[in-house]
Amino acid sequence: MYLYNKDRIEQDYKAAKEIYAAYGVDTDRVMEEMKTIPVSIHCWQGDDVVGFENAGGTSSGGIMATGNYPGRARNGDELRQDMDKALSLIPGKHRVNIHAMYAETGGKKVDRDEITVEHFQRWIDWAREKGIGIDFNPTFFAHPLADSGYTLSNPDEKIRKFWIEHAKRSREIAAAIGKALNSPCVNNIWIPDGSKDLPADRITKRQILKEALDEILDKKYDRNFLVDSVESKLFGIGSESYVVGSHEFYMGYVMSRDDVILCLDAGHFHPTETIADKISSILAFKDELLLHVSRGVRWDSDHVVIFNDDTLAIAQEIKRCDAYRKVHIALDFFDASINRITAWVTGTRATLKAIMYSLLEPTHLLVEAEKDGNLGNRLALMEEFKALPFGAVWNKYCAENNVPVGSAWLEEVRKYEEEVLSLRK
Ligand code: RNT
Ligand code: ZN
Repeated sequence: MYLYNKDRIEQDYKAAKEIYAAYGVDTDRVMEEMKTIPVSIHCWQGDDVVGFENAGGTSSGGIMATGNYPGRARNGDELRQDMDKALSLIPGKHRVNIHAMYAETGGKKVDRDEITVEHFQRWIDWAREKGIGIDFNPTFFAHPLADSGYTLSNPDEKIRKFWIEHAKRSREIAAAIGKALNSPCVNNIWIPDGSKDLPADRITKRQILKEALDEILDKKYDRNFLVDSVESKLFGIGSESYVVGSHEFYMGYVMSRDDVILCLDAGHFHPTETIADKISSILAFKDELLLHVSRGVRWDSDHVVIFNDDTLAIAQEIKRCDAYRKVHIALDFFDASINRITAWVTGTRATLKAIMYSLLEPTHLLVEAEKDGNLGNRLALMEEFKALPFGAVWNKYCAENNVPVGSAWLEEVRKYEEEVLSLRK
């Protein structure tokens, strides 16, 4: 059942354009603006955050992809092939977010403190061919030296030095990627460090982490190639009682230096807390911000992002702060229980829908009502705007970008599963 032919899409768009115009919103302009907002699509949805190294760590840092849907990508070629498929179903030009654990070493054992940019050359070549940017993350989990639960905050100097070296190399690699692709590469530091049960000493490890970060971030790189960020967390599996890199810790850290930005992950706060309201607070002090758009269900479960109130609130905040140039939007979810291409495309399209929805909002009318002190109108308008024909503009945008309109992309995924994924045994 495919409802959207070219005429239908055009007719619907024409009607929508008129309605939005009456509210002072130019839908053509919104579609142009959409093209300038990249989303950094994470590679780790494609392989359940496993990576290519088989490093032998027993813990995966308190994060968990559950499910065993067949067809997981097992190497760089498969992962890129799957991402190619996903990207072909997502409108616009985006970025790809990789992790150090996705190094390609040609079968040689190269430990995390030995990686160099050449181990990411295939990613770079692939991205260059597509004309897209890459973002990077050092990997502080799924490794024997992370099994104690402490990496950069580890009081054991030998272990800590190993991770500091890994982080330094990751910055070096990220800067080289940024240079090679001529687009700033965001290098995001997230560490799993924390404790299952109540620690007696919370401060020592935080002091150690602060020093380790200072050492890692000491070397200066060209901002046009590398942007450094740090990601906080509330708790993880096995770090329920204490996380060294908490929100307050990193908030303090980024405020103490102007060359590092904060990463807010939507799943890293108390369940009733949303990250949307934090955006304007941080932008009052910092020029840039990184978001990990995710969806926690009861805990930091990293479910596939959907077009829900939380995702929308994030996009609306960025729009209302006029901050799409300042906020780096990255995705962070991993679901192994459904087709992984479906997961990628659903989550990315949902994020883009939220962005477009926010751009189509007649925000100026809300602000006007607020300035006039007519708070009844402000609320009523917010409610009325929810019924504006946003879907028609979204469909037109997909058609213009040569990706399937409506649910037609599911047929593409079905074919891909039949022809490619089901053969991976
Ligand atoms: C973990 C963090 C982190 C990871 C990725 C794989 O809780 O959210 O961002 O999900 O780096
Ligand atoms: Zn994250």
